Amino acid sequence: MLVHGNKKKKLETETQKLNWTKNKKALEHRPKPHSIEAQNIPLIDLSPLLKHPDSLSGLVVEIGDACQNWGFFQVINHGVPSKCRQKVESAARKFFALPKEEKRKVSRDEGNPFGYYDSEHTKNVRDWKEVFDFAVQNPIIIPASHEPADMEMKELFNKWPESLPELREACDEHTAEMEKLAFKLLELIALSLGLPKDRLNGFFKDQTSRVRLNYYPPCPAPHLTLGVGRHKDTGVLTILAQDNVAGLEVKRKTDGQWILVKPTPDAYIINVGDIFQVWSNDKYESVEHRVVVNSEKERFSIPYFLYPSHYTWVEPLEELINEQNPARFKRYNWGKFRATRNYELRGSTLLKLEWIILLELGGNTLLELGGSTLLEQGRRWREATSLWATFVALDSLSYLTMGNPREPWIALSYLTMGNPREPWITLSYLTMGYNEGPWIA
Ligand SMILES: O=C(O)CCC(=O)C(=O)O
Repeated sequence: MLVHGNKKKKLETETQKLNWTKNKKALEHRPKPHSIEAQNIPLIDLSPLLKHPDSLSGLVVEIGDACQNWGFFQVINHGVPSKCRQKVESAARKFFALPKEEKRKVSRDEGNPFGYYDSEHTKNVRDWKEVFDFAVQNPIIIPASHEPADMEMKELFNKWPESLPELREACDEHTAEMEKLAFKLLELIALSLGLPKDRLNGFFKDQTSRVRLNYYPPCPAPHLTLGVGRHKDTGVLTILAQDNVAGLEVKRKTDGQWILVKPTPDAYIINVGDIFQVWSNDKYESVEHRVVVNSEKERFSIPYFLYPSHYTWVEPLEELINEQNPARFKRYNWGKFRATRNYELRGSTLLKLEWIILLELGGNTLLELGGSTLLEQGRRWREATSLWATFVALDSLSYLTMGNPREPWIALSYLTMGNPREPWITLSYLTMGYNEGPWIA
């Protein structure tokens, strides 16, 4: 799997010719040609919400099964007018077709993560795409820093291109529809967990949700890179509008295969994020996904990320834990957690508690942080399977982001453990200084 010495140099020279080295994924993270198309994620008809609002039990079971077995599903008859969707898709196309200088007038900057960006990274590797982000609440008020004692808040404003006023209008209309749909889904998912339907609504009084417009240009070497690298979503749930060009792949829970989500006209794709995984105490796992690109067609997608109020403490819901099923996650503060995130890097922090025990080299523990139940489970697991973490020679060193001056505590994205089924284990965000960080209580 690893490419060394001259071979590596040659590969780099060839790829430089294509002028895309920055986007080059390391070998083990390049899309394999055999992602499966045959089986799609569940397709759920939401029409009972309109037609039979008093007898939703069948729908609730379907949604619960999809959350548990896939973490992903598509919805049709969701009530979002097609016109509204077409309008935002057309405005997004017009925006990304603008000259670079025009798009850069609304670029994201150090202090404000909203706006245009053309060098997004997933797990420290550049993605083959351009994005435009905005917050659902404008302005949005969030903690100024991750420091627990720092009470300062900052106000962030969306940036809209003056030369394309229709973008803002179309986004506002579509976002209002996404919000309605998100709350319908939230209620259905709450019911599927045996909770009152409005149990989760209180977490969104000052929601910090955001929306992204994704543009994936055609790529000269699609087999060597990704539109978005594998990642999980950190929020509550994501609602995605994809156009008619396939690209999204979901990691099937049963066997770890990447499943290409075939576009269904007018459908939205839903996935539960890390917060649902914590709330449900692992019943509904946040599932990895990624985006493949192609050499001929451009692709557009619009994810709406449902996030709670910044002051939310995220923890397993008390109704869902008991002696037999104790809390598997420590609680953390959502606003402080977001404030620690480097917006160029994406991934899940949840796994860190589970896998950090594996950060050992030749029997010497490099990091021994925490002492949580998960840490214990990790240790037992390692003892039982005798798998041993090792850094994989030079290639994997490129994944070490230690020493990144902006986020020196983000480290060690990828390790191998010699597990034959999944030789590459991804550790997205080991926040070394923050594993037992101040925002985890
Ligand atoms: O474009 C897609 O299909 C998915 C995008 C995605 O996963 C993201 O933006 O986080």
